[in-house]
Amino acid sequence: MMKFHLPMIFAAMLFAAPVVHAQVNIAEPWVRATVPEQKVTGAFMKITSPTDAKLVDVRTARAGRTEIHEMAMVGDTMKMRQIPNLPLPAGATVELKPGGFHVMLFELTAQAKEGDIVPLTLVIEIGGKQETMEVNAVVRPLSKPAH
Ligand SMILES: [Cu+2]
Repeated sequence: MMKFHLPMIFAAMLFAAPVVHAQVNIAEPWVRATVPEQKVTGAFMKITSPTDAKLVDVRTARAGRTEIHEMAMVGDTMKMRQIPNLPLPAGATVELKPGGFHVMLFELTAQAKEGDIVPLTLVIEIGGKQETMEVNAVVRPLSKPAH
């Protein structure tokens, strides 16, 4: 029976392989450290997509919900506000950073302590399809640079 089944399984795997692979690059993902009782923080990273794409959602077990935010002038003050998705133009590196685009994590399940790893699942729409990417963001204070 095995002799019959193995080639069939390999054939099935070949057909199941995704035709298009995103090859979106995520660099330096990090989450801002929190103080005890703080329930909200931000996640940041650099995203480069080879083709036009959009970041449509970010999921993590460490937060009750997330939103994608931008900073925008409202009247004469800079405020953050939710955007439905973050466009990722082909070949451009889109930087999520404090004071700019960021992912907001609400209802944190625990304090984000320096050195913790926060697994994030990024949902990226590319070529009309949604793909997910797993990244491990490291927790660090705002004052500490990545390198
Ligand atoms: Cu925000």
